[in-house]
Amino acid sequence: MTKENILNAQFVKEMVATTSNLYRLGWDERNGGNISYLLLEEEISHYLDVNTVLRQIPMIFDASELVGKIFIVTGSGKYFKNVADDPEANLGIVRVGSDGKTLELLWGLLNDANPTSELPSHFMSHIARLSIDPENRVIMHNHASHLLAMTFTHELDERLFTRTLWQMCTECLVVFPEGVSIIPWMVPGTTEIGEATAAKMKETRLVMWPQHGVYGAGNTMDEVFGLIETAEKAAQIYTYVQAQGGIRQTITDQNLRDLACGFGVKPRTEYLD
Ligand code: 2HA
Ligand code: ZN
Repeated sequence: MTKENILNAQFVKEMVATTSNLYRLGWDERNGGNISYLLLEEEISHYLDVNTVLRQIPMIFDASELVGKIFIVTGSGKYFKNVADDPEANLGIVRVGSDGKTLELLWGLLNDANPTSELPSHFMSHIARLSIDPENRVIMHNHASHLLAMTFTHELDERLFTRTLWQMCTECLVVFPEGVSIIPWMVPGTTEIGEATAAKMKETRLVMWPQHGVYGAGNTMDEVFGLIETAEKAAQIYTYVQAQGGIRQTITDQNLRDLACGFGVKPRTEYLD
């Protein structure tokens, strides 16, 4: 059976559109940022013979819980700026092999390229999110500018950081009622930062990497993009507010409770006064 052109696949178009948007927003300079997107076999089989493995790629950690799962990922060292011009060189479709420590390349990553260097954080975060939400499909990391700046100027306390973001735009509490987590500064690309990120991902879909960037998780590309975009907008407003001389009045805790009630969301209770 002849296969359709994979460049027309919805999931490739979403990867191209998202990496391009993130580049234009200035959150993914050079090779900054990475995305992994869990695909369903029925989505892929129109475009690829899933029995043809192009090459095996070893991993530095055990992803046994994801054996057989297929992801489209951004490539290590690849620039988001360039994805639209050459998706096949900058993206890859990989399946976790039966040993949990090898990836089977099904498409892309031309010229011996590798999947994102942040694969441990991505795969461990997928495992963590899937354990509490079987519909989770996307993990996204980027260097959202105002959020990143806030990790220099704001207390790195999850409750206080979350409260500040909730107070900067009325929508925030509705979009991330569970709040935002923060890990310590750590070396990127390691299993250790993957474990720390994944542990936080069991509680929140947003995890800050201080002086580096943000991780987001969700069921669709739009949802994750929108989640990070909303937090980043709040951080941008915080920046303007500080530059304009600081907070004179804000959204009160009673306002936040009324908002939660009106939109039927449950904010983390200990984060409200
Ligand atoms: O690989 O953003 O955290 C690019 C990065 C690493
Ligand atoms: Zn990064």
